[in-house]
Amino acid sequence: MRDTAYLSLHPSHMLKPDQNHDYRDQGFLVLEGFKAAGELQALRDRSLEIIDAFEADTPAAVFSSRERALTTDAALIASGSGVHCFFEAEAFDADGRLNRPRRLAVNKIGHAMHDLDPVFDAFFRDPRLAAISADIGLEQPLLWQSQVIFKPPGIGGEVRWHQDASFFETEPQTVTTFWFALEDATRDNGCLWVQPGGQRGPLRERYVRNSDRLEMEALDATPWPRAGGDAAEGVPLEVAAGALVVFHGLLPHGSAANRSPVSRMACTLHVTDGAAVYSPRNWLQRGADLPVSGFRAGHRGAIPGGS
Ligand SMILES: O=C(O)CCC(=O)C(=O)O
Repeated sequence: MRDTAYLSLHPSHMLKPDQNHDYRDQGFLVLEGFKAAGELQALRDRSLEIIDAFEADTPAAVFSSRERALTTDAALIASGSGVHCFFEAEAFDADGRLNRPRRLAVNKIGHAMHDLDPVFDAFFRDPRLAAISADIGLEQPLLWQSQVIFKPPGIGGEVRWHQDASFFETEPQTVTTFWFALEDATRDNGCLWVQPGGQRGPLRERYVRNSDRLEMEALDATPWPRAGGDAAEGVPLEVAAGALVVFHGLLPHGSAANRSPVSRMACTLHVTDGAAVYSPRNWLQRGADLPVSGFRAGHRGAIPGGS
C-alpha cells in the first residue's frame, strides 16, 4: 500500500522513490487495490455489452498468440482504430459454429476502446495513470491501445512469452504497459508471468505491417524464460481484482492457458512517449480520422494542450 505521508508531501506523485527504484530494477511494479470495485464492475459490464452487440465477421476472427496464422490480419489492422471482438480458437465446433455462449467464447476485445467508448475512456484516462507515466519518465504519454483479455474458463488461450516493444517499437524504447486485474488472477486461471530484470535483455522479435500483411520478424535468439518459479526465470503474479501491474516494454511476460472453471478477465493499456519516434512499421498506425492522443489536458504527465 502507498505511504499516505509521502503522498501528502508530494501530491502529484503516484510512486514513492522506492517503488520507482523497484520498477527500474525489476521492470515491473504491482499496485494492489488500485481500482475500486465499482470501476471494475463498470468495465466488466461494458465489455459484456460490447460482446453481446458485436456483429461477428464470417468466419469469426480468432486471436491466438501461439498460432498467429489463425489470426485474421484484416480484422486486426481494422481493430487498431475500432472495437473488435476476437474469439478463442477452441470456441468453435468442426462446422465453425460457436460451441458455447458467446460471452464465454471471446479471447479479447481491442484496440481503440479508450478513444471510442466513454466507459473505457474514464477507466484509462485516470489522472493517477498520467501521474505514474510522468513518474517513470514518459514526457508525452500517447495512448495507443486498449484491450480486454477474457481468459474464459476451460479454453482461455495461452499468451506466449513476448515483449510489448515488439508490437510498439519506438526509438528509444518507451512503450509501457498498464495491466489491470478485472478478476482475481491465479496460477490456476492463467495469471501473468514475468521475468524480473528481463527488461535489460534484447528485443527478440518485431511485429510489423507489410502492406496488408502482419508479420513477426526474428531479431535475437535469446531464449524466453522458463515458467518454473525460479527467481532468475519467470515468476507468477497472482493478484486480486483491482491490482495494477505496470511493466516495461522489454520485460518478457506471458500467461498460461486457462483450463480451470474460473474466468480471468484483465484489461491493458499500452502507452508510448511522443518524444520518441514511433516506428512507421508498427502494426498499429492511426490516421487523421482518429489520431493517437494522451491523457486529459491538465493531468500531470499529459501533453500540454492535448486531449
Ligand atoms: O493478460 C494476459 O494474459 C497477457 C497480457 C499481455 O501479454 C499484454 O498485455 O501484453
